[in-house]
Amino acid sequence: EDGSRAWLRYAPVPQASSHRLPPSIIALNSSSNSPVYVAGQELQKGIKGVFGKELSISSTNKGSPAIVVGTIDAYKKTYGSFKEARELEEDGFFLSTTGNTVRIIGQNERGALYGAFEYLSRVSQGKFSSVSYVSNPHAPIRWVNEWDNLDGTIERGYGGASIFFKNGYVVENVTHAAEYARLLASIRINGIIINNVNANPTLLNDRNIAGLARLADAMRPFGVQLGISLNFASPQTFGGLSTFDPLDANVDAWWANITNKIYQSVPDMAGYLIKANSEGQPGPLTYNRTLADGANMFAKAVKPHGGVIMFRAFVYDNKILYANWKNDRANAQVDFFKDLDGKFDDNVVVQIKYGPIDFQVREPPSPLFSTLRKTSTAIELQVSQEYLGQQCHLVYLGPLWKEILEYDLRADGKPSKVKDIYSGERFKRPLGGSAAVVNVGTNTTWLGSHLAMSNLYAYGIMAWDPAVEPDDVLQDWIRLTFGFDRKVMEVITDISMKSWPAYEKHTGNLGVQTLTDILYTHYGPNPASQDNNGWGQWTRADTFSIGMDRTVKNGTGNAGQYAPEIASMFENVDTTPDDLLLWFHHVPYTQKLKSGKTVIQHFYDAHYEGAATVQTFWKAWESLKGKIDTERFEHVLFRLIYQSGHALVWRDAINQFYYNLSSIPDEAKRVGNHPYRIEAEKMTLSGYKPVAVTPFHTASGYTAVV
Ligand code: BDP
Repeated sequence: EDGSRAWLRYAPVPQASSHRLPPSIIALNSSSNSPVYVAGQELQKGIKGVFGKELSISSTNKGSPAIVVGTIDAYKKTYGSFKEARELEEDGFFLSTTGNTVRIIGQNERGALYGAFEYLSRVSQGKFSSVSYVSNPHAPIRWVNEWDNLDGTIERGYGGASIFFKNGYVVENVTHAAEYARLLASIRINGIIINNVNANPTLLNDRNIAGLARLADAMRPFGVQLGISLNFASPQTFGGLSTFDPLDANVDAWWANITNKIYQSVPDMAGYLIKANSEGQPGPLTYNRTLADGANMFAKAVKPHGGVIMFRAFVYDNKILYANWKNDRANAQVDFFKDLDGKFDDNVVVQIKYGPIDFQVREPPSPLFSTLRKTSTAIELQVSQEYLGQQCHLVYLGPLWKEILEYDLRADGKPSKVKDIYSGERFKRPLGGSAAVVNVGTNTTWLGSHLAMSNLYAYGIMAWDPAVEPDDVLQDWIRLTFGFDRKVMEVITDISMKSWPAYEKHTGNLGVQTLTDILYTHYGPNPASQDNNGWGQWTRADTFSIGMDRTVKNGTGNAGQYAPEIASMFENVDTTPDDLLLWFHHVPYTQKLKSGKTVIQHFYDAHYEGAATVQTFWKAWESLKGKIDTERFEHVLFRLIYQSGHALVWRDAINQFYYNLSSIPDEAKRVGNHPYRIEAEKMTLSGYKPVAVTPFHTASGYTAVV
C-alpha cells in the first residue's frame, strides 16, 4: 500500500458476499471519454474489488436487473419517466438502491459519475442498506488550485515534483493528471487551476498551449475542467507590447486573441485565476486602473467561451513596512475591494482566503465576505499545510474549516453564514463556491503523507455539503483508507481530532497566530520574524504587552470592517473570545483571561499541553501495529515521531522567547528549566558537529548538532 490509491482502494468488504448485487452494469453512454462511460468502468472496477465479482457493462437496457448509470435525459430515453428529475440541480445526482435495480442518475454526465462514486463509497464502507435520495451541490464552483511552476517545482508543495510540468513545459505523459482527476471527481471537484498564482507567462507559448489540451483531454472524462493562472504583465513580457494597461485597446485585443487560441485547444476551459498587485506581482494598479478594470478585461475575453475569472482578494503590498502603527495587513482586502462592489462583470468571482491574512492556525473569517454584496465570491482554503506543519505534522483541518464556514457574519443584522455567502444564497449571486490550494505531487502518497489525505477528502466533501460534521467525514475517509478495524478507527479519529487544537496550542494561541518563520519557510518557530516586515501579521510584543490592537477606538480599525454586531464584539476586549484576543487587542502579559489565568501563563501552559498531546500521537499509532500494512504503518509512524520532537522544539522556542521578553516566570517553573535534559552538543560527538542556530531560541543553548 503506497498510498497512490488513496480512498479509492475498493478493498474486499467482509459482509459483501451476503448482499444481492444486480448481475450487470448499464452505462448509458458508450463514448469512452464521457463521464458516464467512466462511471461504468469505475463501477465495474469497484465492484470487483469490494464484492469480488466481475460484472459486464453494456450501454443498452436488456430488461434484466442492473446497476444503471446515466444522465436524466439518457435515462428517460431508455426507461421512460424519472419523477425525481426536477429535484436535481446542476452536477447533482439521484441514487436509489431499492428493489433489484440500482439507479444512479445525474443531472448531467458529471453528476452521474459523482453518483457512481457515492454508490461505491457506500458499499466500500459496508453500507448496504437500501437508500433512495437526491444529492445536490452547495455551490457551483468546487475547484482546486495547484501552485505548480513550469520548471516542475511546486510553491508550498510538500509531495514531490509537479505532475503537470517539467523543464518549462507541460509533461508529455498525462497519466498522473488523469489519475488525479479521478480522485478529484470522487470528491466532486469540478475544476482545477494547474499552475502557480505567481504565474509564468511562458505557459502561453504554443508548445504549452498544446500541452494544456493534452491535460484537459486527460481530465475531461472525469468532469474536471482545466483552468490556468495568468501573469498580468504577459502582454508586455511575453507578447512584446509596450504596456499591459488593462484599458489599452491593444492589450485587450492581445488577451482576447490568446484566449481564443487557448479555447481552440481547450474548448471547455473553466477560466482564469488572477493574482494581481500582491507580493510583487504585476496588476492594474501599476496604471492607476482599478482591480475591477483588471478583472473585467479577462472576464470579457473568456465570456464568449463561457469561462469564469477567479480574481483573488489576496491583494496587499508586502513592501509597506507598516511603520505607521495604524497600518495593518489584515485591512488590505476590504480597503482594496470595498469600493469595487458591483463593478465586476457577472463572470468574475472574487476568491477570498478564509481569514484576512494568510492561512493561519486561527483567524476570524475575512470581513470581505460580508462587505461584498453585489459581487460573486468564493472561499479559498488550503489543503497544503503551508503554515500548519507542511505535512510533517498531522493537522486535520476539517474542524478549522467548519468553524469558518458556519461563522455567522450578521450582515445587516441577519443570518449570514460564510458558507451561505460564498454559495451565492445570502446575497443572491449567480456564481460562487470554493477553491483549495492542494499542491499534490509525484509522491505516491500525493501529499507527502498518508494522513494528510484526510484534508483533501474533507475539502471535497465539505465543498459539496458544508453541513457535514468533520468527524463523520474523517471516519468515512478512515474506513475507505484503512478498513474496518475498530481500534484503527478509534485511534485515527482521536489523534486527528486532537491535532488542530494541539498545533494551535504549541505554535501560537489566543489569536497571536502561527508563530512560524514568516520570511519564507513558514515552518519552524520564529516569533520575532512576525514584526517589522511587510509580510508579518505583527504581534507587537514588547516587554510588557502583546497583541495587535485592531480596534476602531485605539487601533488599526480592523474590527470595524465587520458588520456592526460582530464589530462591537471584537471591539471590546471583554466580549472578544479568548482564542482571538491577541488578534484584536494589545494587552499586558498579566491580563486575565476568562479562565482566570494570565495571558503569559496561558501561553506557557498551552504550549506544554499542546506538545504533550502531540507526544501521545505516535504512541497511539504504534498500538496499531499489525492492523495496518507495514508500508503505511512505518511511514506514518516516522512522521508522528518527528512531529512529537518538533512539537517540543516549538514549545520551548516560543515559551523561551516570551519568557526572555517579559521576564515573567512560569508558575510551574518549567520554562527555561530542563535539568533532566542532555544537550546534544555536550555529548561526545562522532560524525556530528555543533552549530549555532538562527533564530537562537529554536535550540536550547542556541546550539544544534548537524
Ligand atoms: C502566501 C505564500 C505564497 C503565495 C501567497 C499567495 O507563502 O507562496 O504565493 O500566499 O497565496 O501564503 O498568493
